[in-house]
Amino acid sequence: RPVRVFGVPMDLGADRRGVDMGPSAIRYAGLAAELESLGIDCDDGGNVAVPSPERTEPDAGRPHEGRAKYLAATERVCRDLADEVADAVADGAVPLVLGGDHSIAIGTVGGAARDRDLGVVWFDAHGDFNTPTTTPSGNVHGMSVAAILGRGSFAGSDWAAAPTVDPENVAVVGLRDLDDAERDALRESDVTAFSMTDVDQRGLPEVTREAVGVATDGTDGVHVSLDMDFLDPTEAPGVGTPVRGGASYREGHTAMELVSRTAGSALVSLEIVEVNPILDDHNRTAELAVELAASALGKRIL
Ligand code: DIR
Ligand code: MN
Ligand code: MN
Ligand code: MN
Repeated sequence: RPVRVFGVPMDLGADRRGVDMGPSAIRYAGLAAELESLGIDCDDGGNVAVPSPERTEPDAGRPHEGRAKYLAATERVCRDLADEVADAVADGAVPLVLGGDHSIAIGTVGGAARDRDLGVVWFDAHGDFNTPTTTPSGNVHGMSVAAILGRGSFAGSDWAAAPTVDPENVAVVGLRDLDDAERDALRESDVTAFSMTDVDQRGLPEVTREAVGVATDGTDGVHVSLDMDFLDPTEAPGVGTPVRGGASYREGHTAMELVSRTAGSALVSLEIVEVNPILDDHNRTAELAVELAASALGKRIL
């Protein structure tokens, strides 16, 4: 299948830190050429428009939504992105969404889950399981898994992907930084959560196979969301919120190669987020993002 790239220069979900420049950095690192070299027809759909924080009201969300900065603007961006993603899927392409902060996943998943039961594999140091009432930061990028599942005040909001994403078909891999209320909520939920302790003890291949199994079980397809902070900051220093103790360079590739091997044609969409060129060492995190996209889309060593 052809790949259609979308950039979402979004940093409203975490205040301006530099991840709005992520899509540009990943394109500059040679994404299109790398995918074409694999024989993949790669079409760039351009960027989805994101308003600038200087011209956006941080608290324009409805009062019952609690503390969630830029929620109304984030919702508008996610609706536009969801339409683009749904159109790409309907055209037979695999949307590859470049972030931007992780709040954009609400739009990607919203589009990918249109007209299908979707499973999700979420590679991240963080759970992104806060809600507007539990969030310590007010940043929507820490709420996107909760949002796609329609938890808390996201319940019944028509921009969440629920009920077409069932928590029993969601797996999160790579956890090592959770807020207290978020940890409790995640443990009580039906989401399958693998921390770095699980990765240490069982190995990433087994954990990834199980995560893909959770997402494919009884669904019509799988979305893979890769927060680059899943990787250790020694490999991916240019991310919005780096956390020590992440996946190694080879583990990153192993995870993406296994996604390609085990999800295969069930892969509906892919997204790579939180690349922050300001904190990067030259452009190596974006270059790694390109490599990992290639592995997820079928590149093999032999
Ligand atoms: C934190 C950080 N749990 C929050 N989350 C991040 O703001 O809710 N997610 N960095 O990627
Ligand atoms: Mn995240
Ligand atoms: Mn993260
Ligand atoms: Mn289901």
